[in-house]
Amino acid sequence: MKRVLTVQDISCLGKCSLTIALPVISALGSETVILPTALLSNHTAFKGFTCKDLSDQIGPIADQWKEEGVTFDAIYTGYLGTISQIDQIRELIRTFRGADTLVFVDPVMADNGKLYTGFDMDYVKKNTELCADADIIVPNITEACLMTGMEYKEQHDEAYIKELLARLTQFGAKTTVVTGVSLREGKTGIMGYDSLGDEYFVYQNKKIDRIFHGTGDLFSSTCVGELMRGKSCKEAMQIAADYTAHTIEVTMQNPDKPWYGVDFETTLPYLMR
Ligand code: PXL
Repeated sequence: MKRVLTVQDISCLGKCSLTIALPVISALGSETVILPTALLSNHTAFKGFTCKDLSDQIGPIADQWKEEGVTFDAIYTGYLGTISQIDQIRELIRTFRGADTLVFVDPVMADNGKLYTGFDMDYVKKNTELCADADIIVPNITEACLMTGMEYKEQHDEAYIKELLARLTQFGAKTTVVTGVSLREGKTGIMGYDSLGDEYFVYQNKKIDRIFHGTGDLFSSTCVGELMRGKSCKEAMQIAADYTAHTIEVTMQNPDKPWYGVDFETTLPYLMR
């Protein structure tokens, strides 16, 4: 069985980060090892939240795993929390990366043209450094713009996304994927660039005009799970985009849907099939 280490916060309430990654990657058949970077009462889109930084746990936990001789087939990072933590996580990647370990970085810090509460441009700079360690990075357009200094455009064309991809590729990841890319009216999806094969790929499906929290985490977790099942990057992204779109659609049909997340619990059986 493949073993995935995922490094992100735990938001106790809110269906995001580890509370999505753990069930989704496990359901896709990989052992999922978690390293919580912070403990929040709920995600930061709520009016208030508590947050306990867990940075001081990263070193001792990593030391203990070293003693055990544990190895990982993938290391997947998402929302982290503090700038100093990012150096610790880069060190963790250096320690546990084997020749075949996939490093998947989702530089979670912003969406819809705005940084999430608590983050600033210093955090953006540090998150950009983390991207250099990755095999695959999956920023959304807002994150990609913040990292590259390009203007955020809700309406965009292929040339704009290609320019974003070109700039992001310079940070050092082998494959760069921008999410939330809408190349035609009523469509949304991803566009990526594989620097090893010098190949672009695009996948678009139906756009639902409503913002849901946690959908980026659902997309990334599904990608990682599918990559561990042996899917190619393109296939994994396609499955993840379809699954995320399907989950949004199903959530929209639920009259009692929570405002803060999607009903992935309803759609997990579909993903497993
Ligand atoms: O889904 C991204 C995410 C993860 N973790 C926390 C967040 C957010 C987005 O707002 O606040 C704590």
